[in-house]
This record gives sequence, structure tokens and C-alpha cells, in this order.
Amino acid sequence: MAFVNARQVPEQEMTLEEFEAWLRSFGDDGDGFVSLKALQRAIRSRGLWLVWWKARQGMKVADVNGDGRIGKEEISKLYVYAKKKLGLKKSTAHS
Ligand SMILES: [Ca+2]
Repeated sequence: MAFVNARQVPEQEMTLEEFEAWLRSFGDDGDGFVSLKALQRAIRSRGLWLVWWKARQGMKVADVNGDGRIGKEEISKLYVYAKKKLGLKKSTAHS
């Protein structure tokens, strides 16, 4: 049986730092906040369904001070949410 090529690369998750950098690559508004729009783009890039809803959820979970965007100190909360709900594998599932 040819399982030769089934090299199991250990599934690596993004670190918080990587997550933050990844998130910011979808646009931040210049003052270090991540907007709902950027979050939506990020989620969409993972090929997930219910982008709008998931972005809302993430925002709800992470936006502690309720200003409608993710500040630097809130990113770790979003990270926890994203890990659970979005999956943060480094290699995107699409191949
Ligand atoms: Ca906030």
C-alpha cells in the first residue's frame, strides 16, 4: 500500500504574533486597530462560510470596550476565538 507520500506535516497553528500580522495584512486603519471590514476580509480569505456572521461574532467576543474595532490589547481575545472557530492552520486547507 502506498502511503509513501502521506507525510504528515504536524498541523501548525499561527502564534498570536503571526495571527496579528496576518490580520493586519487585510488592512488596518493606520492607527493599529483592526476594523470589522478587515476582519471580514480575513475570514473570507480562509474560504469560510458565514463570513459576515463570524466577523460579527469575533467582534462581539473581542471588542471588550465596545468601540467597534479590535485594539491591540483585544487581539488576543480574537485570537482565542479564531483558534476555536476559524482554525488557524498555517497552511490554508485549500490545495
Ligand atoms: Ca475595541
